[in-house]
Amino acid sequence: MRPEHPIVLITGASSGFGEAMARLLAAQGCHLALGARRLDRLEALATELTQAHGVKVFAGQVDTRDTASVNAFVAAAAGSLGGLHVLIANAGLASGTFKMWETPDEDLEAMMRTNVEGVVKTIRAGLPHLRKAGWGHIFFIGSTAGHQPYEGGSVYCASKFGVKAMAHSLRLEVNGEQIRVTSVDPGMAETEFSNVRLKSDDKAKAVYQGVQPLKAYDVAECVRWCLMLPDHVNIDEMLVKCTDQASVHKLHRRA
Ligand code: NDP
Ligand code: 8X3
Repeated sequence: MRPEHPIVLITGASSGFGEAMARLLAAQGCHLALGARRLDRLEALATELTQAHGVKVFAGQVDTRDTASVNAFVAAAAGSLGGLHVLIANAGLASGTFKMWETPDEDLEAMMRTNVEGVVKTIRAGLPHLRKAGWGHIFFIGSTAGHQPYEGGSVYCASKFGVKAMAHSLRLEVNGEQIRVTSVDPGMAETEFSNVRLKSDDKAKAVYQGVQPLKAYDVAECVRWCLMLPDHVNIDEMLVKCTDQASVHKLHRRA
C-alpha cells in the first residue's frame, strides 16, 4: 500500500541531480534521507527543506564505497525517519578522460567502487526496509554512457553498463514483490559532474559551451514522474537527453 508521504533515501544529495531530487520530492511531501560525503551541504539543505515544506529530513555523511559507512547511514536514516520506501542510488562520478591503457588505478577504482560497488552496497542495505514496508521503488541513475561507449570513457562507460545490468537483474529478482525498479539514464547535464571529472572549472564550462544541456531539475522531474505513477506501472528505463544531443557523438553547438 502506497504511503501518503513516502520516505526517500538519496545518495549524492550534496549537489547536482541528488540535490534537485531532494528539493523536488520535498515539495511533493516526501520525507528524505540525504547522504554524501560533504555533510555541511546536506545539513544546510535539510534545514532549508524542513522549513520550506514541513517534511522530516535526515542528513548523514556516507561514503558509498565503504560497506560499514553505508550500513551505518542506512540504519541511522531508517531509525530516524521510521523506515524507508524509496532508494535513489545516485552517488557517482567520472574521473578523467583517459584512454583505457592510460587509466590510473586511482581513477579506475574511484569509478568502479562508487558507480558499481556503491550502488550494490546502498541497495543491499536499504532493500530490507522496503520489504518491511511492503511497498517500494528503487532508482538507479545510469547514463547514455551505459548505452553507447565513447573514446576516453571506457571505465566510466563500463560502470554505467554495469548499472544497466544491475537494474535489469534486480527487477527480475524482486519480481512478485511490490517493489518497482527504474533506471533513469541521462545524457549530458550541467552539474558538478564535469568539474569533478576534469578537475578544472574552466574545462568543465567548455563542455557545455554553445549547448543547452539538461539541468539537474530535468532529471529530478523524470524521477518524480516515475515515482508518482500508479503502483501497477513500472518505467524500466528512461533515456533522456537534451534536444541538442542526438547521440553521444552528435551534439549541436551554437557559435
Ligand atoms: P555531481 O558531481 O553534481 O554530484 C555527484 C554526487 O555524488 C555528489 O553529491 C557527491 O557528493 C556524491 N558522491 C560522489 N562520490 C561519493 C561517495 N563515494 N560517497 C557518497 N557520495 C558520493 O554530479 P551529478 O549530479 O551529475 O551526478 C549524479 C549521478 O548522475 C552520477 O551517478 C553520474 O554518473 C550520473 N550522471 C551524470 C550525468 C551528467 O552529465 N551530469 C549524466 C548521466 C549520469 P560528495 O562529493 O559530497 O560525496
Ligand atoms: C554523463 C554523461 O556523456 O559525460 O554520464 O558520459 S557523459
